[in-house]
Amino acid sequence: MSFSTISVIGLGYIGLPTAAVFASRKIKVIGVDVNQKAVDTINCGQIHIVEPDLDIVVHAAVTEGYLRASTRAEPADAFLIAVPTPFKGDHAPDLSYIESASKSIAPVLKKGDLVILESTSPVGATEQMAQWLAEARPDLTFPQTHGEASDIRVAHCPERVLPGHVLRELVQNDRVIGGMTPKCSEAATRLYKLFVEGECILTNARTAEMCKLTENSFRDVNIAFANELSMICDKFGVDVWELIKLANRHPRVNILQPGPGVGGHCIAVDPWFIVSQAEGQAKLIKTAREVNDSKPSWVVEKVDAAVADHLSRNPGKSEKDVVIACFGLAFKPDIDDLRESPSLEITKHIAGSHPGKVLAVEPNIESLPAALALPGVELCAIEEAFGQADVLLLLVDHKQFKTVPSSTLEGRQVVDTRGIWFV
Ligand code: SAJ
Repeated sequence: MSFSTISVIGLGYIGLPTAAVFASRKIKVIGVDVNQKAVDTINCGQIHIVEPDLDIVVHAAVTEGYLRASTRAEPADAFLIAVPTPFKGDHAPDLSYIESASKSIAPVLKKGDLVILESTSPVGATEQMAQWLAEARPDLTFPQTHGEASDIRVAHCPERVLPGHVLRELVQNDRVIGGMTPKCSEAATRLYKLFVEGECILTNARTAEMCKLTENSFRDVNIAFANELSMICDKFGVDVWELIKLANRHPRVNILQPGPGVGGHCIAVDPWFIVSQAEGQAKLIKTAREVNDSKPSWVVEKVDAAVADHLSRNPGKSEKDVVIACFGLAFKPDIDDLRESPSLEITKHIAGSHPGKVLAVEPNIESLPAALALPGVELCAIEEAFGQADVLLLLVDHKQFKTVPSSTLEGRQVVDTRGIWFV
C-alpha cells in the first residue's frame, strides 16, 4: 500500500501540524475542517492557531501545492481523524465529533484505504468508529467482521505532543500504533514512517486508547500529589518549593510542581474517560481530578485572606480601595492558550466578587477574553500592575514574571502559586 494522498480531518492543534508535516515530506495532503474561516486561512498559507514555527511550515506546504484545505471530505488513501473529544456535563466522553468525522469520510472511502483515529478516546472508541463506517458503507468490509481480509484498515494512533513543542515532538516522539488487526498496525506504521523518527510500537487499538489515557492520568495524579502537598505545607508553615527540592534529592523521588490547578484540554479531561468507564476501580484517578479541580478555590481563599490582611494593616481603607493584580491567565507558561485555564477561572472569580479594581496581566494576549469582560477588570502591563496593586497574585510562571526584583515585592501582599517570587 502506498500513500499518494492523505486526508487529515480536523485542522486544530494536532491535525494542522500533522497535515503540514506530511506535506513537508512532499505528499499531497487534503485537510478537512467544518470551520470555513480556518479553511480559508490555511488556503491563504496562514494559520489560525498559535504554535511556534507552524506558520512557516504551513505557508511552505500551501505555496508549494502539497497542502490544501476544504470543508468537504475528498477521496484519499489514508484518513487521519484528529477532532476534539470533550466530555459532557456528567464527565462521560462526547464522541459526537468522531461520529460526524466518520460519517463525512464514509462516502469517499474505497477498498484498500486506511482510517486512523488520532483523537484521545475512551477504550472502545476505535471499534465504535469502525462500526459507524461499516453502517454507512455496507458495500465495504471492515476489520471487526472480516479481520485481516477487510477492505478497510483501521487503527488508533494517539497523538502525544506537547503544545509549544508540537513540530519537534511529532517527528521525534515514539508512536503507539494500535491496529484493529496486525495488518492494520502494519499499514499505519508505513504511514507514520513517512515522517516519524521515533520508534513505532505496535499494539492493539484498545491498548493504544488506554495508553494515551494512562499517560495523561499519570501526570494528573502526580500533579495532584504536588498540589495536595502545597495545601498541607501551607497549614504547617513549611515552604513547599523547598520541601520538593529536598525530597527530589532522593534518587527514587521525583515530585512535580504545584500550581493554581490543572488546565488545558488534555490532562484535566482525559482521566475522566477512565473514571466514567470504570468508576468502581478508578478511585485514585478520580480523587486526583478532584484535588486538582479544588485548587482554584483554595487560591481564591488565599487571596481573600491577603485582602483582609492588607485592610488590617491599612485601617482607613475599604475593600473597594484594594487593587488586586493577577499575573498570568494562560493554562501554562509562555503560551497564549486560555482553554480550561485555572488562572482564568481564578481571575474571573476574583473579578466577580471583589468590589475594587482587578488588573489582569497576560503578556501573551492583546485584549481581555470575553470571560473577563466585567466592570473593574483591566488588561494591564507588568510595570503598571506593580505600580498600582496592593495584592499580587502570581498564577503562571511566564518568563516575563521570573525577572521581577524582590525589592518590587517587598511590603506587598503576595500569593505565589508557582513558587517563583520569594519574598
Ligand atoms: N502542571 C502543573 N505542575 C507540573 C506540570 C504541569 O501544575 O509540574 C499543570 C500546567 O500548568 C497545566 C497542566 O498541568 O495547567 C497541563 O500541562 P502539561 O504541560 O503537563 O501538559 P499539556 O496539557 O500541555 O500536554 C499533555 C502532555 N501529556 C503528558 O505530558 C503526559 C502531552 O504530551 C499530550 O500530548 C497532551 O497532554 C495531550 O494532547 O493529551
